[in-house]
Amino acid sequence: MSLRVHLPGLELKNPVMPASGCFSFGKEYAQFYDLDTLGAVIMKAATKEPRLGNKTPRVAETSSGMLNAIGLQNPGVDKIINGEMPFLNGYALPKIANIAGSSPEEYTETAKKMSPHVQALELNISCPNVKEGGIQFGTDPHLASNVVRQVKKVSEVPVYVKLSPNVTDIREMAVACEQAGADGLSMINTITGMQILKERRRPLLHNQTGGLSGPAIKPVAIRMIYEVYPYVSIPIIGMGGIGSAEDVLEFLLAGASAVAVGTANFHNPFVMPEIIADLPGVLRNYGFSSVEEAIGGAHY
Ligand code: ORO
Repeated sequence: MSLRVHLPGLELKNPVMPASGCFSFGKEYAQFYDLDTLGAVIMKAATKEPRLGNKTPRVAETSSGMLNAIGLQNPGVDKIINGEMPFLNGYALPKIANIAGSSPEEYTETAKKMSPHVQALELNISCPNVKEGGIQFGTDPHLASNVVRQVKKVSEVPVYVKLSPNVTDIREMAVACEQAGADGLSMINTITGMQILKERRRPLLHNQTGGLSGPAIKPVAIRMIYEVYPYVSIPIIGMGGIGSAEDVLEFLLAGASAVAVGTANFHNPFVMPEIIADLPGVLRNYGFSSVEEAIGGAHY
């Protein structure tokens, strides 16, 4: 049973990786298992300058999901390269850097610094939790095309664009990114949501709104990947509520070539090695002899 997947810049021994922001830079999870078990790692978003993120409370549990409004907290691209990456470089697995910014220049400067140290970039144009940057690029096809084009000019490695589900027609965004030169897509980022604290009659999160993730958004992610798949010829890394090998197969059938696991890591730190161990059996049960055979299988 082959779990291998070949994507631009990425030779994956299996299709499972942590979603950006849910794995920090790997140190915490390395206490639980060998990170080289994973197909790849996607790091927490990097920005040009350090960011402290939003005020607390910035995480809340919901039915079948989680709301977050972290606000792109990170130590800045230089500290990530010099302080965080040496640890990850002790592992052979491919590294993907998620990069964010408030302007095309901020994206390009971060991309220029980061790209020599990783196998691919994931361009975050979909963070729902910062006022400037992020989602404004991810909800307007012209702004998205411009930032993708600029980053492609400076990046030494393939660029995957992380799309926002907070749009009317995600196909339009996907096609705009492909035409601007994107090498792949990551979908989906979180869906904007809110929780009200009844005692205080106020939104629970200090930021008021947050990004909803976890099993609650899985059908939305599947629907969007299924919609985009016939419209693009670049690969899709799928994410949104994955918690089992059965979920992974559903994403592959919808059109994802690889997957990222996010929220599930918080309640079960072993979830990714467990999924990787279960995947061959699940593929076999549904009549597949490799991961690649299952990709897009729901479309034929
Ligand atoms: N939260 C998300 O849900 N998605 C992002 O891309 C970034 C954040 C955050 O840092 O708040």
